[in-house]
Amino acid sequence: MESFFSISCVHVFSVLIVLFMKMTNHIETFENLTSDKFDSLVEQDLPFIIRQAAFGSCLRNWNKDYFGQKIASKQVSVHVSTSPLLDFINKNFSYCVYDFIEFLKLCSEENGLYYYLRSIGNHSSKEIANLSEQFPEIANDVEYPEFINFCAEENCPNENECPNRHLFSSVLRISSRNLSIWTHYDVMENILLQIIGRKKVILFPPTDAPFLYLKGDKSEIIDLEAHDLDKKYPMFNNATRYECILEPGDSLFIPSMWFHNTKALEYSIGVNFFWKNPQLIHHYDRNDFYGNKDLKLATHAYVNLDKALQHLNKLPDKYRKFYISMCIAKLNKSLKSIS
Ligand SMILES: *[C@@H]1O[C@H](CO)[C@@H](O)[C@H](O)[C@H]1NC(C)=O
Ligand SMILES: *[C@@H]1O[C@H](CO)[C@@H](O)[C@H](O)[C@H]1NC(C)=O
Ligand SMILES: *[C@@H]1O[C@H](CO)[C@@H](O)[C@H](O)[C@H]1NC(C)=O
Ligand SMILES: *[C@@H]1O[C@H](CO)[C@@H](O)[C@H](O)[C@H]1NC(C)=O
Ligand SMILES: *[C@@H]1O[C@H](CO)[C@@H](O)[C@H](O)[C@H]1NC(C)=O
Ligand SMILES: *[C@@H]1O[C@H](CO)[C@@H](O)[C@H](O)[C@H]1NC(C)=O
Ligand SMILES: CC(=O)N[C@H]1CO[C@H](CO)[C@@H](O)[C@@H]1O
Ligand SMILES: O=C(O)CCC(=O)C(=O)O
Repeated sequence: MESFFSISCVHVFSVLIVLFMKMTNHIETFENLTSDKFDSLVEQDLPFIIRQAAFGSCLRNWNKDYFGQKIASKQVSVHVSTSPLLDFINKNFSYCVYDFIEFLKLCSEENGLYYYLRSIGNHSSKEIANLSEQFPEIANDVEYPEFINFCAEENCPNENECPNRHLFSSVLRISSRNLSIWTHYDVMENILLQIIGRKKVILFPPTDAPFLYLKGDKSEIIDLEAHDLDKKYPMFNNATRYECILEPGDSLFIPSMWFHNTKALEYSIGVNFFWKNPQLIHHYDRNDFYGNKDLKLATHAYVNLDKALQHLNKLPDKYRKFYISMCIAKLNKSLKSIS
């Protein structure tokens, strides 16, 4: 009787799990990568975790005291919110300027506000984040493991022929406990290195775009853990969630165009670095300072699509409907030819 009871309990429990818990796809973890293995993983276009790679002394040295000793007085512009769920679309945060050391104190204590630093240029947000430029005192603490194959030339004159990867930016990211960053995609690949604290990352493949209620590169769905999401966002149920928790020393490969959302489970310090895809060198927008501006050709396509709609919207509904569906059929055909 007892064993029958426990078996049926297990059975009911697993049915409940299937019914009520969204299935989460596993993200694989690797250690001791070679460059061939790394290349083949990048080629697969799936996120993966790299454990304990040689990212330099930042993994041992970085903490508040060390920063206090190393970093001279420096002003940083920081996101500040009363909500831990930063929402870029509705701007529920403001940007405040602090001295870096003062910011670290505020960010690491619990004082009812949530802080987030995403490093930018010294003089303007229209500069590409580069640790050597903006945090020269600690930049050498971050090294790039050999398997990534970054070009040793600082400004390689021959980026599209050179077989190595080329760094685009290196970004310092510091967040209060529980702070989460809106779900978005970037057009460049990047590795997110977690240095202090644990961070949860949720990702969705590019094919989930129709289910994520996008405004540009960002999702309108802010709280991915809310229980009544399907009321407001019924299509979200169709999205395929990938999820992991990064421990200090873990790094995550985030493929380009994959949607991602991060939540600092503890006060977190990390660095992420974007690199350029050699096949796309000519396609990146010159005014991309964050690695997230759509490729120039895609921007042209959107502009032309808006023009097409402006034309068709001048027609009476019957004709508008007909021609819009003809346009969709044309796009469909082109999509199906891609495999
Ligand atoms: C990685 O290399 C280290 C040092 O050689 C070794 O101790 C460890 O077992 C290796 N890990 C894996 C997963 O092979
Ligand atoms: C940026 O500012 C930091 C101090 O805040 C300074 O050490 C660094 O040299 C500056 N970098 C540039 C390129 O001006
Ligand atoms: C970052 O700044 C350093 C120092 O100015 C420079 O040598 C390097 O080329 C820059 N990196 C990138 C990716 O632009
Ligand atoms: C962070 O979230 C945990 C779990 O929900 C909660 O117990 C804790 O009070 C939160 N802390 C802050 C500062 O939001
Ligand atoms: C969403 O998922 C439901 C249930 O699995 C399915 O019936 C529906 O066709 C899906 N919708 C789309 C647009 O994929
Ligand atoms: C486009 O393709 C989808 C699925 O492949 C189909 O459901 C839809 O009806 C097509 N639309 C048009 C206008 O051809
Ligand atoms: C905590 C907070 O500032 N929440 C705000 C987020 O943004 C929306 C839209 O502007 C506001 O309604 C919230 O109050
Ligand atoms: O962890 C964060 O603070 C955000 C990381 C991110 O958006 C990225 O790596 O592209």
